[in-house]
Amino acid sequence: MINRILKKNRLVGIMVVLSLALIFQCCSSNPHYMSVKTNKVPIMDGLIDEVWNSAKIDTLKGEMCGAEWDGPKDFSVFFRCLWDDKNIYFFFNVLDDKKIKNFNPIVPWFENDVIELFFSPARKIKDENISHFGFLYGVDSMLVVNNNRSSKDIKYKIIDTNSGYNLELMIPWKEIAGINPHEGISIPFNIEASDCDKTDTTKGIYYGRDISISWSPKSCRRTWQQTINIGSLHLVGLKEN
Ligand SMILES: [Ca+2]
Ligand SMILES: [Ca+2]
Ligand SMILES: [Ca+2]
Repeated sequence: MINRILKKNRLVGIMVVLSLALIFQCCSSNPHYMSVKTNKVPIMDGLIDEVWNSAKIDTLKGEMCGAEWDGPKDFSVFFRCLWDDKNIYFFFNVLDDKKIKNFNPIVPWFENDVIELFFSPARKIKDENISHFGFLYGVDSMLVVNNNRSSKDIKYKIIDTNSGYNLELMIPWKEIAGINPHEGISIPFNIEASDCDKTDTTKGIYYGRDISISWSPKSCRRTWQQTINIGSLHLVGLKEN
């Protein structure tokens, strides 16, 4: 009898440990970003405004797809994020040794030097409610939103730096489906950036991206249709000075 009770308790103990391990594995692998509210709109010029000092700098390091990475100077992506009642704002600083000014028209837009943002009302294995935005280097006149639809209300600017480029952008909340922004909300969110370093597009050969890096682990090149593993964007209040 005592043996049976001990066995049962041991089994329960193992199950509790396994459950805790699964929960820890699930939630600890998903990154979080605390986005501070701003009472001043940054100027969309690709340069750091003073207001950006209140936003934490984070980097993309979740998962890398592709084998052609030559180190941090080849491709690294740092970002900050702020929000207010009307818009969400991002500032990206990208290290890229070869910027493709005339992006390759024979490959899909996401195979070029590009930053992609993904927002969703809820994480799903097959998600049809993703708001997907793509910002291509060297393509100031074109913006890819939700794969084909562009919006003049989304403002952004890309400028060259010595080591790569900066991208500063604002997206009105009304462009992001199913999100009601307010302090305390947590939005399923991911970023993915791709690096193309090949310039010869004259021979009709398929030159595309060398690598992509996602912010969330287990999500590289998958978030366009699957959000189950993506991270969280927390909207927090104005920072006290
Ligand atoms: Ca600025
Ligand atoms: Ca590069
Ligand atoms: Ca590049």
